Amino acid sequence: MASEYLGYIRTEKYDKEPSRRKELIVNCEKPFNAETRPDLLPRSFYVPNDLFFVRNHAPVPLLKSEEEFRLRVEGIVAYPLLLSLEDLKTKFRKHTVAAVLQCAGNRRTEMSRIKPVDGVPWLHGTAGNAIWSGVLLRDVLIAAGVYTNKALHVEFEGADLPPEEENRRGYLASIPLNKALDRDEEVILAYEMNGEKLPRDHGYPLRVVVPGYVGARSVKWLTRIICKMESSDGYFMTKDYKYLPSNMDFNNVDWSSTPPIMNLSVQCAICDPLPDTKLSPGPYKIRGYALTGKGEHIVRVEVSINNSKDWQLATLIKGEKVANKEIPKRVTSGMKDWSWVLWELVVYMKPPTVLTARAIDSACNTQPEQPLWNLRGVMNNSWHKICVYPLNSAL
Ligand SMILES: Nc1nc2c(c(=O)[nH]1)N[C@H]1C(S)=C(S)[C@@H](COP(=O)(O)O)O[C@H]1N2
Ligand SMILES: [Mo]
Repeated sequence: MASEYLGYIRTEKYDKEPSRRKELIVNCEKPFNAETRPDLLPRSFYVPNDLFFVRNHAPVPLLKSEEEFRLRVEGIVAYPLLLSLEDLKTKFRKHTVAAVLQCAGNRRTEMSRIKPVDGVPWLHGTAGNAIWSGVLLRDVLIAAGVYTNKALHVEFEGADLPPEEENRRGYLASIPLNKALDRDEEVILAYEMNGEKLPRDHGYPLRVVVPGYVGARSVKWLTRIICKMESSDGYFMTKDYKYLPSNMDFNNVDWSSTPPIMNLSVQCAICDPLPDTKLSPGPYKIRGYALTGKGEHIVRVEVSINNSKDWQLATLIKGEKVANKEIPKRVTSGMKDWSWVLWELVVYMKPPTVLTARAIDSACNTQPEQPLWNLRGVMNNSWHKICVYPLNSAL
């Protein structure tokens, strides 16, 4: 059944999905969940839009027409707003930020080797760096006259209706008002991704991008912003995207025991070669990405080619040149960094062997050697280990 909602057509039948590249690794068709082939990630500092991972929880809502789009800003504000796309583009200053998005479930498959976990079996391809342009959420909240003495959270509502939300309005998430109002946090309402209109899979025509937070808070197909006293009670804030204690499974799960995941932690992945690749002995360039949260930046990536015995420093590629060319003058202090880094290291490899990579950020945050198992398999940021085998091996 299809229904209309705030200028969108919602269908339960997945008959209005956008076209997609065959190169994506599809983990689920309905809803569409696909990751970038990890070896494609380090090929460019910004992931091309049509290769960027897609994490949907429902059919992609179809906007009837750009003219009919309205964003509502309400709740504990003096002047509730109803904004068209034109309003957003002409009445507010355009802001651009380079930021990485990562699903909290990135690298879940590795965690399930310890004990089965519940969730989409992602490899390490649900992270991507992009240039996002739109307006600062801060500017919109100020225009709405948010009561900073009363409101503490900003809730976002998407036009899609995941079955988990039952009879609620749409996909819901919230962030603290402080994060939203701090210009250095650069939370934006984005209408462009890498200089193009947002693709439908990534939230056309408008999405939130919350730099430094897990992807689940960057709500797509944004229809409503609500300033509130409490954080959102949406499903993906209260019953998912939580790092549960390792003794909890479905028999004794207590969702209220654990806060919703917000900040990203240090992450690092080997993208090229892919796990279990067969190689002849010789010189190879190992490549990958590393990222972190809180606006810190990656200062070091260490790589081992002999099963974590000896470590070498990889070369970091920060992509600043590209960014400077495309990103207009900053309106922030520029002290924080929301992009990933790419890294590479040339080594002489003699398979079979185990390659390991780990990163350290500017606040000296590191990664654990082993994943800490949790029921939903989220926030796996353990040292990334992959095996490579000789060309003639039977595997
Ligand atoms: N409206 C809406 N927003 C959403 C989601 C969703 O299903 N619906 N998924 C979230 C999750 S879990 C992630 S990881 C990111 C993924 O963004 P992408 O599909 O553009 O890569 O979107 C977030 N925003
Ligand atoms: Mo996610």
